[in-house]
Amino acid sequence: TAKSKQKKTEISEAAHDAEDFLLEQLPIPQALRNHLMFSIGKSNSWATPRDWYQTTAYTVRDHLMGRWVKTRDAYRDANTKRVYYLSLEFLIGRMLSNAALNLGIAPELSEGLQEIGQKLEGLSELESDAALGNGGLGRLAACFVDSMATMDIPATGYGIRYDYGMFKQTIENGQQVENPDNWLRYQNIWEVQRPEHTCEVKFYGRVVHVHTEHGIEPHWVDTEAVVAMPYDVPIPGYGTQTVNNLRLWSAKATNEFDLAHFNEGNYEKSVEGRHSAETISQVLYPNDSSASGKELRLKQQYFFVTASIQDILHRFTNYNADWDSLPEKVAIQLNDTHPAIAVAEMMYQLVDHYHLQWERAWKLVTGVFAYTNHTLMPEALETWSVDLFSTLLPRHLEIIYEINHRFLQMVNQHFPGDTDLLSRVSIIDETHGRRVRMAHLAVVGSHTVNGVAALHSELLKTTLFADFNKIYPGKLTNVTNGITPRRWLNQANPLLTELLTKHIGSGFQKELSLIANIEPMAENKAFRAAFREVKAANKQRLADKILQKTGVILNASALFDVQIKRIHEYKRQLLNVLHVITLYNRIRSGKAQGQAPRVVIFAGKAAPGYWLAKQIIRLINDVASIVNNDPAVGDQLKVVFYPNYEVSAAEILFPGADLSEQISTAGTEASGTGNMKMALNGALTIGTLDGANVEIKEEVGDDNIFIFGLTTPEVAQAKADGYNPWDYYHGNAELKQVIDMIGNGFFSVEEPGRYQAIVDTLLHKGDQYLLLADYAAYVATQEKVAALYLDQEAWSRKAILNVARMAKFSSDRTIGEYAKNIWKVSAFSG
Ligand code: B1N
Repeated sequence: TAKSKQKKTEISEAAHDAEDFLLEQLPIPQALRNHLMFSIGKSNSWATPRDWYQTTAYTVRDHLMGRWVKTRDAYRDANTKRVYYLSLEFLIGRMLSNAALNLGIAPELSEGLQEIGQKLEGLSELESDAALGNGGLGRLAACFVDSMATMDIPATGYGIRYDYGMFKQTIENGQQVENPDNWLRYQNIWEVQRPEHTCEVKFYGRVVHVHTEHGIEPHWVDTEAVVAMPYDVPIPGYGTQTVNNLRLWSAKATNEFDLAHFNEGNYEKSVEGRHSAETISQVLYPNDSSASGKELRLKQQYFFVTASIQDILHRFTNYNADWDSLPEKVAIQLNDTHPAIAVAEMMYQLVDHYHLQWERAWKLVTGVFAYTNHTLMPEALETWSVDLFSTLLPRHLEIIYEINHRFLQMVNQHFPGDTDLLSRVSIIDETHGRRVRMAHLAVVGSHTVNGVAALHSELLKTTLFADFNKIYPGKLTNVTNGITPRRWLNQANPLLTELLTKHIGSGFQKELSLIANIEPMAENKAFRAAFREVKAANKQRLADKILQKTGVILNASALFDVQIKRIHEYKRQLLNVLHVITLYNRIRSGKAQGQAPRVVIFAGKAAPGYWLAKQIIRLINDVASIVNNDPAVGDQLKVVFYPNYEVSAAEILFPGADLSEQISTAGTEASGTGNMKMALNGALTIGTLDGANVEIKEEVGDDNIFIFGLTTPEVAQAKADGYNPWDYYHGNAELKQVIDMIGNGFFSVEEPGRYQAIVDTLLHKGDQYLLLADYAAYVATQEKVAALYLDQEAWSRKAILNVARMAKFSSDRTIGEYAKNIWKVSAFSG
């Protein structure tokens, strides 16, 4: 069309080469001096370390800009198919070192800084983590954008620019305290505001039916409006010129002031509305694996979804004339149900705004969307009351009713008379008041639905989505999660990276399958010694950090036993604590002779409203203070709670681990990704057959992993048979002693009843996660771990094999599968 041709010419006229720009050609020391002067406005003598961090960030940013602009223009010129990854969370962490690494300028940058008397490591630590996520789901989105850029996939991430990210955790008197994460206090060098791409977002109001040239049309009127302001963040690929875009929306009031109030001299009143509009993007909900159910959360979801869908459809209509080509140009991935309202929103835009026929629009919608499920936990499944929906998004509720009506008609045709089936799969749940089931909307509106590990995807087919699997055979599939080796190997573990590179070259960073080449070195004695030296250095680095954060002095030659993840009953940090207390009792009674000294390290945040999870943190700290100060224990056992687990802390913790604790009740952890980060950094896993542990076992081999506990069918069977934790309590003297100590206040002398609730969940409330059933097997397996650790040669052999066999768990492999099987996009070669 004329419009798109004209656009294209404008683009080629504007086309330019990054080489045309001088900034990135400057020698780094000169670029740094320039930025200190022209961007910071300081001379050397006044510059603070933060000024130097910012100066360095500006310098690295110069190297991103040209590639970023070129990437965007090239995608536009080629009118290529794009992937849009919609996620309420992107847990990016720090950008400086990652950008320098991916751009390939890290060595020059270090040298350049050294030349002017600065050090990259020290400066990097002055950057706030971008903590725009809770845990695994948000970090997965961050690994995915890294992989998509690295693999030259034309992709954009869409999310929210929260003013406050994940809270900062401090430990006071053993207890978690939440502090605000004011990460934007200092200027964020990595974002560019794009006011020309603002979108309007509407809420509330009502639907009226109006006669127009198109017939009778629903109009959404009397709405309240908010503006969505985009901030773009560059996402550089590794070993490529591609720099993709992450677009994060921030809420702004439509009018700076309410002029009526302003003119009356009521200044405070005049800015009130602005405040309420801008709360939408103020703070990340700190719940992992549970739905908040709050109106503000639904507002956040709709806010970023409508802005993103408007943006996507604008881009499409600018360069394409035929709506029917939408699925050839656009693939949208829904990261869990958090953005599932997008299905209704795209129908709203296509039908109400662009006047497409319903059937035609629906075909496009289901050709575009795919949905990833990340959990089976019932408390995480989002539903919204119909009342709330009809107040906040009345037109969208109508659209959902229409989608549901047509869907149920189709089901009824295929399974006539099965009214139970209809009520089970309906998008509207009529059994707990009337509620909108977001997972059902996502499944019905998507062409493909995936779980995040083989076991999890199987369970989706047989449990949560069994009915849908019958209705839509073939729609459900698996894509096992992965992690980016750039951040989780190269950046987090430069020493191991160097050792590997010396023997097999550096190709594994872009093509992790090459890491298999290190496997023969497991049999090389000198290599094993070098590998142990790397681990020892990483453990010392971690021990230094722990001393600085907690005051606990560690012996770095002890076995570092590490469980780091959100605190949740199903992840069973408590089972780990039961083992710690068992060890403590054995040491005190002289039954632990000849065992390797052990340091048990925990880290993780509890959702602020999850009282029992907070009690578990407190118990860990109470146990730590007894164990660590008992002279009878000495160096044999230490317990550490590492405060404020975040991406930058993880980069130190993973490389320092010997033993990886992945001990969730079988069938509860969808995948896990920390399990992959640990093994890639040379830790051995002790774990259940849950989530991706199953596939890690397949890759590393049964001899190189410690598996214990009930399997998923055994858990189901135990529950069906009326599982009774008391049987285990009375049947195991050590277990009984441990639970009694917790219950009697051995670790909380000042308040003996402090942990009654924990004992209650284990004994009086049915032990939902079967800790007692798995306790004996866990303790016995830990004994095998301890014995193997005494044989350092055998231990390092297995650890090396773990590293060598991690190829499958690169997020590049994961993204390759999404691209080929779900998005139908290929690498851009423009
Ligand atoms: O997603 C990760 C998986 O590796 C983990 O096993 C899984 O627990 C995690 C509601 C969630 N599932 N669901 C959430 C997060 C925030 C929220 O508000 C649920 N997180 C996971 C990546 O697949």
